[in-house]
Amino acid sequence: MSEQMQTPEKKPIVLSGIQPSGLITIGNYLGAVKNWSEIQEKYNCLFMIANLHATTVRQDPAALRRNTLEGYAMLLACGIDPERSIVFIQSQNPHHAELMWALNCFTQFGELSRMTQFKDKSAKYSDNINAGLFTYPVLMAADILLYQANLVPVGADQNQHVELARDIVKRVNGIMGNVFTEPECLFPKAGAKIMSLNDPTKKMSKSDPNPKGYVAVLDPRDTIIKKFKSAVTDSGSGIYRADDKAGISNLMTIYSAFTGKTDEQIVAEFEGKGYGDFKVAVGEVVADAVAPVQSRFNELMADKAYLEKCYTEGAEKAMRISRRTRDKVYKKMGFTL
Ligand code: AQP
Repeated sequence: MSEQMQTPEKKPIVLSGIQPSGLITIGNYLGAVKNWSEIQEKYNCLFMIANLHATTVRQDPAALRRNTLEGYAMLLACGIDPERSIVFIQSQNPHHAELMWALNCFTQFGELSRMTQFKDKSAKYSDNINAGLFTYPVLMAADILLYQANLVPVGADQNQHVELARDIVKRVNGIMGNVFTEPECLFPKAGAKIMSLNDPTKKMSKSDPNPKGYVAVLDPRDTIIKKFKSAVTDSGSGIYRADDKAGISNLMTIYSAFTGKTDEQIVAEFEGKGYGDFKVAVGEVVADAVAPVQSRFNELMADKAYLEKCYTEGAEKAMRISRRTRDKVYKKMGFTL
């Protein structure tokens, strides 16, 4: 077990993950990864590349393998420190799938059919509504409960899944005694939900087939500025937040998250200026912010041996913790170990 996990004055445990279903977007960065790197001091953190989750949507195996390694390197490039936090690849720890089986038997069909992400994804991938898409939240509950996580830093879109994990905890603890800790969401202060640039009513997603909808952290500077210039906005004018200005409101959220400026400061800064000026300013701020992440990412990808050492050690540390929960649950269920 890591030094941190053994400390007597126990810090709350944090678990979160990101799917290697594409290249990390500024939505993932602002809604998740940037926040993860900032909370490492305060909590005992575990961060994983959720490659099991990614396969609920059909993946090309070679692309999945590449995205897994790049996603892992990206976590480190964004400031997650493998010495301070446990950073691992989900498929390298079999306890996730093993606990999931047990939790499947404590989760109701009706609960899973109410999950918004299942409804959205089964509409989007109507030719492949597989059981994994349906039981995805049970795997997510296993991810969290294996480590007895107190807090789960996620974007607002994942709230419903954490709520389900809490319901599962209450149910299982009611039957087996205090087996699991009840987790809570930890939402980022800003950037909880970044919307698509070509449809600001939809969440920005890394697997969006239209690359104009998202900005990847690895996009070159020119591409980033070009994508912001072509961001969909209404036909009005004036830089301020309003219900009928979803595009501008989204750009304000992004600008504010990268600069720390408040809405009032942004309104004052762009008073009398047009949408075009604002879009370029947002693009430049984003390109400046991701440039150092891109350099660090390139350095890490040039040192595959270091990455392998980090993720191998990460999986070993993760398993040392998760084995206790898996064994406890399996024994209580009457499984022969
Ligand atoms: N647009 C977003 N705004 C804020 N936060 C976001 N997150 C994702 N999109 C946004 C947060 O990123 C973390 C990792 O997400 P994930 O990879 O597990 O899955 P996701 O939420 O389904 O992300 P994507 O980019 O939309 O992936 P695909 O395209 O594969 O479905 C989560 O904490 C999430 O809240």
